[in-house]
Amino acid sequence: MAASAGLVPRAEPEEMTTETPGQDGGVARPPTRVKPNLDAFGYVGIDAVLEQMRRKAMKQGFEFNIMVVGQSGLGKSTLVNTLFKSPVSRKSCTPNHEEKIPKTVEIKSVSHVIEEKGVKMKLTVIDTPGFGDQINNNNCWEPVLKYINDQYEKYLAEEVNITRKKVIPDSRVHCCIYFIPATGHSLRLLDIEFMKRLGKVVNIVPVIAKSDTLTLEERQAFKKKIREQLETQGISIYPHKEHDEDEEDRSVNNKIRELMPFAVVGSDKDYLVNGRKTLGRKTKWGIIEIENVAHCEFSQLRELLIRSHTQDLKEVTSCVHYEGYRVLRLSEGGKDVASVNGLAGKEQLA
Ligand SMILES: Nc1nc2c(ncn2[C@@H]2O[C@H](COP(=O)(O)OP(=O)(O)OP(=O)(O)O)[C@@H](O)[C@H]2O)c(=O)[nH]1
Ligand SMILES: [Mg+2]
Repeated sequence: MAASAGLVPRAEPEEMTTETPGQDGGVARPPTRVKPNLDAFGYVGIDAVLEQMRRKAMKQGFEFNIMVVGQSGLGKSTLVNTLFKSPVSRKSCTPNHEEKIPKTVEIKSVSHVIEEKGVKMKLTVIDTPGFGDQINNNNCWEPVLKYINDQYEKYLAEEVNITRKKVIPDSRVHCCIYFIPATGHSLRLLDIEFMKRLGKVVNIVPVIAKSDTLTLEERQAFKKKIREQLETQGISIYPHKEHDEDEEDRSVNNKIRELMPFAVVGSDKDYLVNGRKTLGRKTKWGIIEIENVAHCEFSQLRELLIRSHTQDLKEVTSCVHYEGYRVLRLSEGGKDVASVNGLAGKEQLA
């Protein structure tokens, strides 16, 4: 345990002095108070606990798991690469290679340890196969929900173990990025049903995929329409209004909620723009710069995930979603909760 020696000035108890009766038989005077050191009393030093927590957290490191979900071909695997290639991972960009990202056929996770100013973060992105290829898309959310619930089950099994580990490995999905196709119209029934179920078990951050296919006006109108639909359909997306802790939280999160869903563009290729290597998509009309806020909202998405809301996403996962699973699982005894949590109501979807 890290000791905080020297950090906490200790408050000395008030000293009392008594004068012993003199040899001359004089009368003992009442004890006089020594003036206490007010500085020491005013400052106990409990703020040092922050330093202790910081040091502990730095030693332990952070685990953060993001999942990408959405219809096939919307650029999920590309965005995973974008995230790892952008400065978040400090992974050196390899020269442009022409090989194409293959279609994802199974749930696969990619991890990368990022270290910055002595803080280590193990960032894992879980890539999922796209759905919606089938004529019948009934219950296409099942494999995704099963994966999420399986991670809760794993964590719970470790937690209730008699000889449990000091730090339980955390493979729980802290954030699920849901890809909405840039149709410019409205959410499809499939997206609504999928997000309704996901929202009950995980933090969802919706994004408009391939938003380079929309004009700026179309983008704004589409975003507004989606926000309205999410509200009327009662779909709970992150950051949740009911979990804003104070006025400051509310004002920060309101700004994020007004921006949602982020209109993103993905790419794993670099181009030279004004002499600077930049992640971008080259089109006949110019280069779309992925990290330029005037071009798309990838940077805002990355900021939310990796910079401003990482700890909150982890806390909501643990205190709300995992807690919900844990209560259900422990109150249901031996029942197979992992395959039912969030799966109530099977709809007919074409
Ligand atoms: N215009 C445009 N094309 C994109 C974007 N992101 C990816 N693509 C292209 O879309 C195609 C499919 O991308 P993937 O990343 O494989 O899509 P996916 O969602 O992983 O697909 P599945 O693995 O089948 O689920 C590729 O040709 C990408 O180059 C984007 O932001 N804009
Ligand atoms: Mg893929």
